[in-house]
Amino acid sequence: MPTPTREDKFSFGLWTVGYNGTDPFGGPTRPALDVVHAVEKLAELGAYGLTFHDDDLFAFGSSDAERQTQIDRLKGALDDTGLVIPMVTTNLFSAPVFKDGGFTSNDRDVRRYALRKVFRQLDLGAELGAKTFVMWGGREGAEYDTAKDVRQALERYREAVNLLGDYVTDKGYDIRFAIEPKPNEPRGDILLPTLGHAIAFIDSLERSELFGVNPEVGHEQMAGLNFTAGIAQALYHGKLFHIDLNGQRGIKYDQDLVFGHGDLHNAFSLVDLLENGGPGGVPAYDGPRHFDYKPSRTEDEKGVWESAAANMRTYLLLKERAAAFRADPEVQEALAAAKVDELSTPTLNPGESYDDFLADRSAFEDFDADAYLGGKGFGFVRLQQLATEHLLGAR
Ligand code: GLT
Ligand code: MN
Ligand code: MN
Ligand code: MN
Repeated sequence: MPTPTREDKFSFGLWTVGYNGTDPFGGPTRPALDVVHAVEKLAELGAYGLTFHDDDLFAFGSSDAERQTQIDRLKGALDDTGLVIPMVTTNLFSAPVFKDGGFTSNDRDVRRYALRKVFRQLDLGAELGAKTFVMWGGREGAEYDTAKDVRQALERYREAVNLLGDYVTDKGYDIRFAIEPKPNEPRGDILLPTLGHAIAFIDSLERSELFGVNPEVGHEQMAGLNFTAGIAQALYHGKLFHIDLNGQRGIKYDQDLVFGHGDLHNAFSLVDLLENGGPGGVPAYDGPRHFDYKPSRTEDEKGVWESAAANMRTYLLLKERAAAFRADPEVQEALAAAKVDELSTPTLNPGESYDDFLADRSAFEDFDADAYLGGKGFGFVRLQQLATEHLLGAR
């Protein structure tokens, strides 16, 4: 069985292992988890990083002294274990003040307050060496179309993040921003609901090079989308700055299951893409493998750590399975038969003009389109079955 090491770059949100089981229908089933204990356990399990919201570390409304005490306790635990803080984020969704959002609340005073809260957490992130600042706008949205001017909301979102881009640049912080899309929950409809919406928005920003996405498996799947395909597009645009790995079973509430405990085929293709999708089969992504899951409320503390370990184990098992898939000569042959590589050949010849192209009779006049009726199958199903057999450990 593979064992996680620091080199695997596995990280966890403090709010993940720290989830106490509260849901809309019931209160906590587990006591609060102390940050020092969380850091020690995660280090022991082989993780390399911890991520957190301001309010995960020091409760909303803490005094400056309480806040500093918690920061110092975290720093002590990091020194003792070698765990790092690759990413931080701000909670702009739990406190009542954010009931209509932070950056895009209709209430201007709330927007100014939200921005100050983010500036404060940015300073702390820089101090702790974080390289990524995630922005999940769970409350940025609406339930009622008449209540939110979406174009003005996007304009305020843009105003806020442009300001943050100026701030990190002027301060010389080595931090980039990653917007995390989600279609709904807690709001009926959330702004920037999918990674595609987010990438289009990012293109409109003043310092767009500082902004990318932090897609979450379950969030894209809640919208019925193919996560691996979305990640491929984010990579294509150079915008995969961070990733939230977890599991989701279909279009329903956000489940935040352990990675692989949802669509396992898609988890397999995702790990294959991340680990082997770069040119020549190298990793396509070298950032943290960040787990944003919730240990189910049925679990006690033992179950919390078992589920944390399960995320990493499943990832590493899928990485092994993907390597075996790639190394199998029959898979190589099936990939070639399916013309998977042929897609990298440009459609026009080098230097071919449209005049040359129009003069090429083999492209049209003499082309036998009828041969595709009953012939020239691609064998994609065979390829998927080979993937399935590798996934099942049968090959
Ligand atoms: C919240 C959300 C997650 C986000 C976190 C970052 S907070 O738990 O459900 O998907 O990644 O703000
Ligand atoms: Mn989620
Ligand atoms: Mn979540
Ligand atoms: Mn997430």
